[in-house]
Amino acid sequence: MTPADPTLPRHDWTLAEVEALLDLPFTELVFRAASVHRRWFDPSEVQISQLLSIKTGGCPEDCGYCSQSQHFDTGVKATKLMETEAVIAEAARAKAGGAQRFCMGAAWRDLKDRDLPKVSAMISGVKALGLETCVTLGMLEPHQARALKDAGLDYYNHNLDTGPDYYGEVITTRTYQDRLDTLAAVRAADIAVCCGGIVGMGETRRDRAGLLHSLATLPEHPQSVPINDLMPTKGTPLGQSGGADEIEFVRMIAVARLVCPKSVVRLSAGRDHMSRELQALCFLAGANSMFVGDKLLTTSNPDQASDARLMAQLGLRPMDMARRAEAVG
Ligand code: SAM
Ligand code: DTB
Ligand code: SF4
Repeated sequence: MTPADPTLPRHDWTLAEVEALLDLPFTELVFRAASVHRRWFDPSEVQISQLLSIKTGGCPEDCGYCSQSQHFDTGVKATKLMETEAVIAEAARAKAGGAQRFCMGAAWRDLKDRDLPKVSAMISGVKALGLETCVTLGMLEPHQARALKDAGLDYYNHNLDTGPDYYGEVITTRTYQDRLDTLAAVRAADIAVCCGGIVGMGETRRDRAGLLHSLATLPEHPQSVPINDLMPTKGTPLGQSGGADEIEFVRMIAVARLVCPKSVVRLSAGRDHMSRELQALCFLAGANSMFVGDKLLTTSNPDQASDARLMAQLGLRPMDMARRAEAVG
């Protein structure tokens, strides 16, 4: 029997297999990930997204990393949902700065039907600018996912955040299964899924394997997999955490590439405190997306000039979205 092609997507990963990948000698791991990366993507292309917090703070959830939870005193002021015109103006600025996708985030536990018309208008307006659209609004019901799709939504971001065994140490106000249910509603509405997690929350390598295993065994791999390095925020339970070990972070990117070979893997939060060399290692290990703009939702991100320099130094180009759309059908 010929051995199976290791570059093809699989959904039958075992936890032990994912752990074994994370345990590989670093040079072997990065080589394998870079090889798989080339099978499905041009490794000099990076998909560029930009975030906007359309409703900040005052969130009833207790996610232990988050500056926007009302459970913690972080100094982040709660705001109302932004006006549609202001959001579209920000999206136009993002497009002019080179963003290909505009991601709107709200500090909600779940989307309320009363907010659907306004959020839908934002999505349609951003889409009309020629940008890909993404929102992250907390838990969704199937009818809401369908309405967002009708408004022109391309991606919904909803993270599993960590492995199932560590999850309860970080969040108590909603379950892992709640999150899986929202992901199912998004898939059923034929919206692309953006789902990943955070490294550096005090979890073990086995917990990180648990997250990657959960992602890799979903009925469809998320089209986009954001890997965030914790942005420690004063006042949150994880405010004193040192964040992720740098080499461990690269391992996480590399294994995400290996177990979800056709997904775009985003080097997400945390670039502001990463060296250029660490970011270069992440791109070498299979990351092919990042957030631009000097702010994520509430925390900082590298400015446009330093990102332009980074891309030029590494010879990276914005992803050719038209060619990509053709390739994925
Ligand atoms: N409220 C919605 C929700 O949680 O589903 C959407 C916004 S929430 C801020 C989106 C994701 O951002 C979280 O799931 C988490 O993975 C990431 N995130 C939030 N705060 C972070 C931090 N301090 N460091 C790294 N990632 C963070
Ligand atoms: C994701 O995985 N990372 C983004 C996006 N999805 C919504 C958010 C990062 C937030 C970092 C903390 C902040 O700026 O508040
Ligand atoms: Fe709320 Fe999202 Fe922050 Fe959790 S991560 S507290 S759900 S804004």
